[in-house]
Amino acid sequence: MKNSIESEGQITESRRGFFTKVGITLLGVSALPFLGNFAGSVALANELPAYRLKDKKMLRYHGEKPLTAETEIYALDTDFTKPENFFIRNNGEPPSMDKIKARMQKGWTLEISGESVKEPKTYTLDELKKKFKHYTYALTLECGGNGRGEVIPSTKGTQWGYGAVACGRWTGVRVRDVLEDCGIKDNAVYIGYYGIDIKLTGEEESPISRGVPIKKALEDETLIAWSYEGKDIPWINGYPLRLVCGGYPASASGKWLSKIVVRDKIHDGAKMLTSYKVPVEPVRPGDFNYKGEMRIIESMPVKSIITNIKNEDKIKAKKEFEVRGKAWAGELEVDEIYVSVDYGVTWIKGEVQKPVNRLAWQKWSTKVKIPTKGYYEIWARAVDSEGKSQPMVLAQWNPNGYLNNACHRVNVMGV
Ligand SMILES: Nc1nc2c(c(=O)[nH]1)N[C@H]1C(S)=C(S)[C@@H](COP(=O)(O)O)O[C@H]1N2
Ligand SMILES: [Mo]
Repeated sequence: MKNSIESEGQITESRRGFFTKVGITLLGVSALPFLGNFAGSVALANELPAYRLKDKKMLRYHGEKPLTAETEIYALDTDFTKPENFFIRNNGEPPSMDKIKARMQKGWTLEISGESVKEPKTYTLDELKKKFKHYTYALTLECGGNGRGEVIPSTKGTQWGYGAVACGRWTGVRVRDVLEDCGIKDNAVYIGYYGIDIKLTGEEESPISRGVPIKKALEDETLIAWSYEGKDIPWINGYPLRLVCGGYPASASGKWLSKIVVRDKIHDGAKMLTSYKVPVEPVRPGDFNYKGEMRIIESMPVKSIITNIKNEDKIKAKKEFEVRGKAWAGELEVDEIYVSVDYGVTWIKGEVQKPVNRLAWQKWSTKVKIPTKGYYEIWARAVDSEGKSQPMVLAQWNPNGYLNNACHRVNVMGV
C-alpha cells in the first residue's frame, strides 16, 4: 500500500508505445464523426503526456497546471471506480508526498473551528479513528463541470468529456459525529473545508475552500474519510484524509483535509464567490455578461453513461446486444433508463438496479438491436425519482459551462 501511494506521487515519462498500442485500437478515440461527448481538448491526442501520473493510465489528461484528467468511460464499467481510475481535478498545486509524510510524522491533524462551533478541537487522524464509529458508503463524486466540453457556445474551464465522475466505497467517520463532539451552535448554516494544497502561484494559500449547507454536512453519508475502496486514498485524490459529500458537485469534497469550519453564514472561502454557481433565471446561450442573481449548485442533476460500448465499436446488425452503464441523480435516485439507437425517435426501456446505498450510482442494462449495417449512435437517457429526465441537449447554458447532463451517446458501426 505504501508503495502504491508513493509511486502515484511520482511523475513518469511519456511512453508513446503504451498509447499507440492501447490508445488507438482499444480506446478508439482518435477520430469522431460527431461533436460527441469527447470533443474535449485532448480527445485527439494520441499519446499520454509526460506529466501524467504513473498509476493513472486510463485517464485522459487535460492539463498539467493544475493537473486535471478524466476517466475513459469504459473504465467506469466496473461496479465501483478503481482507485487508479479515479479522475483528477486540482485547483492549485497538490502537496507533495514528502510534505504529506512530514505532517504525518507529527500526526496528521484535523482542526474543527469556526464561529458556529461551541468548543473548537483538533484531532489527530488516529484519534478520529479511535473515537468515532466507522462507516462505509459508496458515494458518487462528479465535477460540476463534467460535460463542459460539449457546451455550445463553449465556455472557459476544463473541456471535460463525461468522465469527471467516480463512485466507490469511502470509509471514515461521520462529519456529524465529529461536529457534535465539538458542539454546533444554533446559528450554524454552512461548513467550509481547508486542505494543504497551495495556489499555483506558489502562495501558501488554499486554492479552493468550499463546503456545504449544515443540513448536508449532518447527513449520515457525509464523511471524513481515510480510505477508498479498502485502501488508503490515492495521493492525488486527497491522501490521507478527505471530506466526502456525495451527490453534490465534487468541489464540495475537500482533499488533503486539515480543517473544517462551521460558519454562521454561507462559507466565503476561495472559489465560493463566482465558481460553481449558475444563473437563477435562464440566460441566453453566449451571454457572458450576465450580471443577475446566481445560485450555488447543490444536488447534481440526473445523468447516465454507457460503459460497455466505445466509439467506433463494430456491432453485428440484426442481433441483440447488451448495453449497460451507470446512472446517478445527485441526491435523488434514478428510477428509469431508456436507450435509443435512432436518435431518440424510439426508446427501449432498460433495467436500473437500486443503489447499494443512498448517493451511490446505479447499474443499468438493456438489450437492443441495430436493424442494418452502417453508422449508428447509441443514446442513453435516465429519469430521476422526481420524474425529471436527462435532456438530449444542454438543458440550460450558463457562463461557466456547468451541469451539462445531456444524454451520453456512443457511435458504432453495424457490420
Ligand atoms: N483540497 C482540494 N480539494 C478539492 C479540490 C482542490 O483543488 N483542492 N478540487 C475540488 C474539485 S473542483 C473537484 S471536481 C474534486 C476532484 O476530486 P479528485 O481530484 O479526487 O477527482 O475535488 C475537489 N476538492
Ligand atoms: Mo470540480
